[in-house]
Amino acid sequence: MAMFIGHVAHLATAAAARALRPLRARTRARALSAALLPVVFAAVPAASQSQVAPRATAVAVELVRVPAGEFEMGSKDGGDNEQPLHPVRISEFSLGKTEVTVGQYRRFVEATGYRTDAEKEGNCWTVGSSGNWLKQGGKSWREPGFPQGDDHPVVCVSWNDAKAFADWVGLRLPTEAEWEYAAGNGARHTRYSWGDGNPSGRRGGNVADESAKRRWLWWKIFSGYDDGYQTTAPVCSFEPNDFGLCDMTGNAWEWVSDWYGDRYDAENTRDNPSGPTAGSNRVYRGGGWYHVPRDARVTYRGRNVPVLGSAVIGFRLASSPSQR
Ligand SMILES: [Ca+2]
Repeated sequence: MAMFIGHVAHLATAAAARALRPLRARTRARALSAALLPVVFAAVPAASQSQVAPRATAVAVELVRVPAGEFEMGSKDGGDNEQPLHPVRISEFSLGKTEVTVGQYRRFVEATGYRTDAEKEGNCWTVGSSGNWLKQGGKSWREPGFPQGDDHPVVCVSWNDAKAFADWVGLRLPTEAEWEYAAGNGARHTRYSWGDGNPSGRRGGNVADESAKRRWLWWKIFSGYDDGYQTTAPVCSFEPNDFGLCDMTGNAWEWVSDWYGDRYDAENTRDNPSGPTAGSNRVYRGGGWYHVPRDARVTYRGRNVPVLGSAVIGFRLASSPSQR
């Protein structure tokens, strides 16, 4: 397990952050010479880019090492887009132990002035009082329609917003194949991240459950399971999986880096597939606090346009060995 600490100077705009990527890359290269973690990245704007002394801020991301391995990706009895089952090899990588939290995202916004797609659009998809899903005005990661602590997963963030955060920290989103490998406990390729059976207590996750049904009577749920949360839960409220990763099933859907394709690119790319080279939708995985058994399976493939914000979609970060 490694602790990564991204330390990025205050930037006035997201555009300025993009302009500084080469500098951050050089800093990262120097950091790689250090054999010991934690690694601290420090990016500072050139004098010509800012007349104001940067205000430093920091966000810590705990990364878990996921060893290389091979697994059978997909499902032989899932949806058409989960088939065919096919072998995939994954190189060692690291994945965030938790979904990115509200507190972490706030630091990014405070440091950069970044505005999410939901804030620019003025709305986000969230659950209404009757339990149905609506595009509601004024909702965003700051106010997704229900109370959240700083230790809850940030939601109402689009794929673009997730990518912007990853770039700022100097990490990346996982690929769809990496995500499924990690969520399904590698070669075990379990149905849910907690295992193949029904959830039980903390050996489970935050899904659509009996507590949610008490509020929204018509919801389909994991019948008989009460995880205690009607909407998002603090990250790592449940036991981690074999790799030490929390909430891979449930809490929030997680954007991954791939464009969506109806058929797996991995049919032709056995090693570290990264999906189609272009598309109109991005993929998210893992189910969230709203999701029923079928949709919470590790092989279920959600997708939507990269500007979409939803109160049940967040993300986590990944890194390749060269990024640590
Ligand atoms: Ca729940």
